[in-house]
Parts: sequence; structure tokens; C-alpha cells
Amino acid sequence: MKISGNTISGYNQEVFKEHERSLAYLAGTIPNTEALIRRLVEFQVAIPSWALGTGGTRFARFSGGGEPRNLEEKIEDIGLLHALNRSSGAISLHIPWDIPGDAMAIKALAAEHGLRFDAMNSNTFQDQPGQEHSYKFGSLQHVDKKTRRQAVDHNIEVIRHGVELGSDSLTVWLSDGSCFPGQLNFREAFQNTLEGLKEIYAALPAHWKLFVEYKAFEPNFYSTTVGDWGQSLLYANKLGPKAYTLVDLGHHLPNANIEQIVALLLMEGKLGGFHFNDSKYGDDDLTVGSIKPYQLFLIFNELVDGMDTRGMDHRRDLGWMIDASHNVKDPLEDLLQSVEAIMLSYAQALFIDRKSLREAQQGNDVVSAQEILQNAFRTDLRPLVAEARLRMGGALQPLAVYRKEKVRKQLIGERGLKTVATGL
Ligand code: AFD
Ligand code: MN
Ligand code: MN
Repeated sequence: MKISGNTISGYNQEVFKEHERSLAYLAGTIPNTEALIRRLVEFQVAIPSWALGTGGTRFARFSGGGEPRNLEEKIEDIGLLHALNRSSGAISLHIPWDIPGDAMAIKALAAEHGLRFDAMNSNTFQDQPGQEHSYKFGSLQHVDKKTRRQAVDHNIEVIRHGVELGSDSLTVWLSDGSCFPGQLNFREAFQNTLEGLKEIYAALPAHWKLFVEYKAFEPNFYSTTVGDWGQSLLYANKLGPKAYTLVDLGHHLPNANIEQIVALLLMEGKLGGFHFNDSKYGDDDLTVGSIKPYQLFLIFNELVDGMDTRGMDHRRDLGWMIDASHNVKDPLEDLLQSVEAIMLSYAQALFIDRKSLREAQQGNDVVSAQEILQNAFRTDLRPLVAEARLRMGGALQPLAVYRKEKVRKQLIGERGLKTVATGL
């Protein structure tokens, strides 16, 4: 299904007066609202193809119905999101879950919805039917050369699919590691992995980037071979200028200072991309900003400050992606909330009075530094995010339109109640 521009503007009319009032109030109280709105208009967040179905746990999976049955329907779903918020104009694919039958046709369909192809993701954490060598004991780290070869070849095939679709980056997340002390020789696992990554790196087209994603634990529970940003950065530095570290918010040990990690990776020119989600305990895959919105804001503070210091383009120089799929919400509603949380944190970070913050830091004025940050965090900038959407033809209230249009009910009507999207 599609939601037309007319339908959206009809709903916008109903709430326009109220929006105008709150926007005018903001414009009268804070400086530079126009500049802020313009930045928001330009900012796009990619949606992962695997977030469109209900996420499962190792205990159960409760499908909400109407899940996309193939890549075409996944694109259609992201098209719906993008029509509503105009800020999710990219899709990130996972191979082999999303192998395009006809790449040209898929590319055309995506373009019809205003979508481009963001980072490609490889999968060497599951065995596929007919696969010769098992990844039970790892992929690039594996003790058997043939298994490592197979994992390298798979990644090269993913690059090939990406080239056909016009993507320009590959994200490698490895579940490699060990579950028990003694199981693995850490140094050999690292060396094997590095060797494999080097081969993958060598297969990258000139303008491509390789993102090395780290994760502290799970599915391995004793060690992970790309376990933290230090290890990821080691690989990225050894690989070369096209290799970067990718930060997934859910992949740290509890209480990690993610904003500091981001600041230092940016300083080194080695932050490549982001996977947004939220968590209470680990890789919980909860809606962005649902548990720790202040942390998200502090991360965006470092992102904006670090990118501006290096003269980077906010839109293009980092890969922005959501990586979450939980099991109790309608996935599309969850994604609308996530994109909104990202846009809001970005707006708040842009709004920080950096000159005063710098003065407070230089004067060791700890109290003022906190006041400056919290003033930005506590100023309600939602009307600016809504205004940016309105200017692009999106909905002032995306979630409300989604519900009023009964999108899920329509999708169930089209696709059925018992559909299951590929993913985890
Ligand atoms: C993992 C990682 C990684 C991977 C995804 C697969 O976050 O990004 O691609 O889940 O669903 O936890
Ligand atoms: Mn991730
Ligand atoms: Mn994850």
C-alpha cells in the first residue's frame, strides 16, 4: 500500500493551527530556528530490512501480521515510513536474507519510493541451507581454512550485490568468539580474522567503505573476536583508509561511556557509521531513545561537535542507521518512534550553545557546562522536527496518521496474518 501526499496533507490541515502556534513560540524564544530546520530537512536515517518484521527472542516470536514477505514488500514498508516522515530515505540490506532477484527492478522500485541503498550487511552468523562449512565455531576466525574461505567469499558476494544496487559500504558484524575459557587461541582468532578482513577489504570498489562492527558478547558468552571499539579500531587501522569502526549502541558493556568512544573515534577519523537502538541490559534492540534519551543526546552532542571540528558533512560522511527489532510493538510504529528520537536528539545537539560551553570548559565551570547541555536537552524542539517534515511533504504527526489510516490492518489484508519476514 501507499499513503498519498493528499491524504497526508489532509491530516496536516487538522493540526496545522496548533503546530503553527508552537513553532511561532519557539521561533520567538530561540535563535536560528531556520538554520536548524534546514539541517533537519537534509538529515536521513537508513532503515534495516530486518527491522520490518517482529523481532524474536530465543524463547518465542510473536508475529504482528502483515509482515513483508520479500524484498519488494520490505521496500514498500520503508516507502510508507519515508512518506510519513521524509527522513528515512534509505534501506540497509542483509544478505542472504535480501538477495535481489532482479537488481535493476529492485533499484527502480526503491527509487520510486525515494529510497537509496545504504550499507550492505553480510551474514556469517547463521548456516544457510546447503552451506558446505558450518559457522558453529566462527567464520573469519575459524580454525579451518576452508570455512574462513567460504566466509570471505560470502562477503565478496555481498559487495557484488551492493555494487549492483548502488550501495557504497559493507558492514561486517561477526558473531565469532568463544563460549568457554580455553576454547580459542585469542591471538590466532584475531590473526585469522584480520587476514579474512584484508581479503574482503581488497575486494572493495574504490569509493566503498568497510565498517567493522563490534559487540561485547552474545551469541558467544566468554569472548568475542571483535568485542569492543579497541579491537575494531585495531582491525580498521591495520586494514587501511577505507576501513572504519561502526558503533552499535546496544553492543557495549553496561554503563560504557559511548559518547566518549564516539568523540575519540571521530578525532581519529575512524568512526564510520552508527547503529541506533536503545537498551537497558545489553543488545536489547529497544526503540531508540526509549530508555536513555539523555545518553542519545550526549552522543549527538559529540557527533555534531566532532564532525564540525573535522569539517565533515553531517548527511553523508557517516553511515546513519537504525538497528533494532523488538518483539512487542508494531515494527513500523517502532521505527517511526526511533526516527523521531534521532531527529530530535540531532536538533538538540545542533541547538547547544557551543561557544558558551567552550568558555565553561576552559574556565572549569562545571555547573555552567551542565546547565548549557541540559538547557538544550530540555528545550522542546519537537515543533522544529515536525516543521522539517511538513516542508518535505511528510506528516506533522506520522504516528497518528499511521494509526488513522489503519496501515497495519491494510497490510494484513494484503499480505495475510501469518506472514514472517526474513531476519532474526
Ligand atoms: C546484530 C548486529 C548486527 C547484525 C544484526 C543482525 O547488531 O548489526 O547485522 O544483529 O540482525 O546484533
Ligand atoms: Mn548492529
Ligand atoms: Mn545488535
